[in-house]
Amino acid sequence: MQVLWFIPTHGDGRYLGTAIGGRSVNFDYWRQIAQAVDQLGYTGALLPTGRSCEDAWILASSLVTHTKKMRFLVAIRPGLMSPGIAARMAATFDRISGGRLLINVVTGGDPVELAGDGLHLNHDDRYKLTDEFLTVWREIAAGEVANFEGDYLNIKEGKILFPNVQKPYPPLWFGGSSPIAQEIAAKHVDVYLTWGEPPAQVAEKITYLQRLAAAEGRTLRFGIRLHVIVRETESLAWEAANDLIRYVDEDAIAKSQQAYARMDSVGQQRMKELHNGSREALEISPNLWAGIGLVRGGAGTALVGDPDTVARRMEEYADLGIDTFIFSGYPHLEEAYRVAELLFPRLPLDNLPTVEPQLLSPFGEIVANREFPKQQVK
Ligand code: FMN
Repeated sequence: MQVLWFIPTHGDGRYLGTAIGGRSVNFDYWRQIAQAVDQLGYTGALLPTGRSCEDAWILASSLVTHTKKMRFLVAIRPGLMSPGIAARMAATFDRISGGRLLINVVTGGDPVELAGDGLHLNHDDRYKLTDEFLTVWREIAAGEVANFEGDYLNIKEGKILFPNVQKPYPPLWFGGSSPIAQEIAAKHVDVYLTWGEPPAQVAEKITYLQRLAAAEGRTLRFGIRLHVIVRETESLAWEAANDLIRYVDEDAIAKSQQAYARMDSVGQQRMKELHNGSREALEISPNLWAGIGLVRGGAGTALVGDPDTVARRMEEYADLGIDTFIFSGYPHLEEAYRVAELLFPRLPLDNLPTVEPQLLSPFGEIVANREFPKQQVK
């Protein structure tokens, strides 16, 4: 099992939908989060992409030399980048980071935002372009020479000269819940991502995608993107969840829901249907809370509970075939520590930091100026 964290390039704070408890989000802050991710046993972090975010490639590049192990999940955007340039950016990043790049293929689900960036295709045409893009990108990134003439792309002798560290190229991750997105995922990518839907819906998606991939002679890995609100007891966790939306007013919910309704993203539509803009009944399946989606696009659900319960809910997803969790929590620095502290000892993680307990933390503060505090039974 792997857990990734999230670098909040569109703002961060203690409460949703308000400036109360908001904080300055700048390079020094992101560096603190990245270094926490690097040290605590996370595999890496997702950097989101879009007009509400600072640029993910530039931020990821600036964090490489401040970190040692963490991997950066950064988006390529078919239709907004040429496959050759995207392959070259990926290879350079993979080389300077020593093979720490993961790629998120983001076709995009907001026609208004995409039109602002000069892309005017409808939903399915964007995905047909994505199919052509990935066909070419994979050839170029693997070190081959690409010649391709399709409906959207016309490439003559596309290539890179400096190879990737990871072979044949950095892993391709992908989120997209529409039928055409799923067909493309089955054909091209390595890891299929879903936002945090209830286990029964995730199970359906996985079964369907496994079938599509098998028909292509391929296999996929699966990941899920969720927030997590873990506290020492169930009641503290639910208090924290309710606290997160205590300043959200009806106007902020209505504005957000209107903005998400104009999108043509099937994934976003599925997230919206989990709560339909209502504060009632936000626990949509045991310990899965849809309150964040009232005002946040994309990932709108959180696992809420005490550490054993959250670990058990993760295990349920793992039993369905999910091996990767992309988590976040507000504020992202403190919660990166809290999640690692409370949850990681209960998870079968691939890459927990190996330390000599007597020499390095975690041990707490020295007691009575002379001894380490007693180890608690986990
Ligand atoms: N879309 C963005 O515009 N920026 C992102 O950073 C982004 N990250 C995503 C992360 C995950 C885990 C998932 C599941 C989706 C993400 N998306 C993002 C949206 C998808 O890439 C896709 O563009 C959108 O869901 C529309 O496709 P669909 O209609 O097939 O769902």
